[in-house]
Amino acid sequence: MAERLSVVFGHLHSRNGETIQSCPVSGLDIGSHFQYTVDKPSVLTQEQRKFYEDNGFLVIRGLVSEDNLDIYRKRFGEICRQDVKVPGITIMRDVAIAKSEFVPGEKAITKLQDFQNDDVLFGYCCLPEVVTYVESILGENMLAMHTMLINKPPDAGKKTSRHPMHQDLHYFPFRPAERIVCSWTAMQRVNRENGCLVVVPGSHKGQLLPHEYPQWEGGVNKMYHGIQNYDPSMPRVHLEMEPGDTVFFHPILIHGSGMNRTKDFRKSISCHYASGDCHYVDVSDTTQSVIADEVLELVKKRIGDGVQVDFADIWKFKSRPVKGEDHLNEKL
Ligand SMILES: O=C(O)CCC(=O)C(=O)O
Repeated sequence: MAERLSVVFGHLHSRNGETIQSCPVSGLDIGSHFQYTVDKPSVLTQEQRKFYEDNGFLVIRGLVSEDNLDIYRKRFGEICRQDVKVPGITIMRDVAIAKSEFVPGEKAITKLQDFQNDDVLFGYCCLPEVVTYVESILGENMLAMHTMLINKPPDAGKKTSRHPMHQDLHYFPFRPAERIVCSWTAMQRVNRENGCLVVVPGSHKGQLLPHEYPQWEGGVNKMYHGIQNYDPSMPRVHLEMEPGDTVFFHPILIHGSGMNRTKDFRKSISCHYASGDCHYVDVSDTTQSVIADEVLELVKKRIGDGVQVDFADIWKFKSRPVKGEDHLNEKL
């Protein structure tokens, strides 16, 4: 099985029913009043630390340089044109574009996912200026679990460029939630016009909620699950950002992004990190089993039905250590 998964994920580094419940989200015995960040010398000011604790996100302006953003833009073009082939990468097309006439090159691509085996894009996950913030939230052992370069297309008139309000923990079979964080960097100006991120401040203190595909007339992109019976009256904040600005956010924070009403693609690059001290959980019989089944079905199409593989195995093979020790995968 390991070999087959290696093929799928190009692992090149050592390294429905009723009574469905949410998988427990926390496993921490919290001694200090700070729950979502670690007690150690940190780049965070007291004010920033308190902001993240209270709101579940923190925007750091100008964190990633224009030179680095240029490197990632260029690499995105090379991968889309297939000048470079990256083992394990998933190249996704917007549902509206996929159904329309042939669109060549990067204009057809809405997202690159799992770029952990491309040292150029993976450079983002290892940027010291990013890692130092991640470390203040997770501690010094960290793994990159999920990587994405999102190329939100101009909306084709079907509103499919929206990303429904969701919680990232829905996708993850590891805990505790407090030791997971996403770093999301704007690769250009992002605003309400081109579909910036929208967050519900403080929602990280809630529970993991059941998700499903929203009933959108124009269709929904694959894996874009949204919160069931989402209440749109919850106060939310639009995160307008300049190139290089980076938001760090908690995996229970409710967030999504709007429609891209401009003629240009809206690019961002992101990495979800987990502490090397996290552990895997069994999500069967929880609200997460829907996404686990969907992902497993996709993987089995690629590696064959006869192979015994569970959801956690997939994450193990996608992950790549960034710093410190990996006790997460050694326990599997
Ligand atoms: O970048 C976006 O438009 C939203 C990304 C997002 O929320 C996600 O992939 O979980």
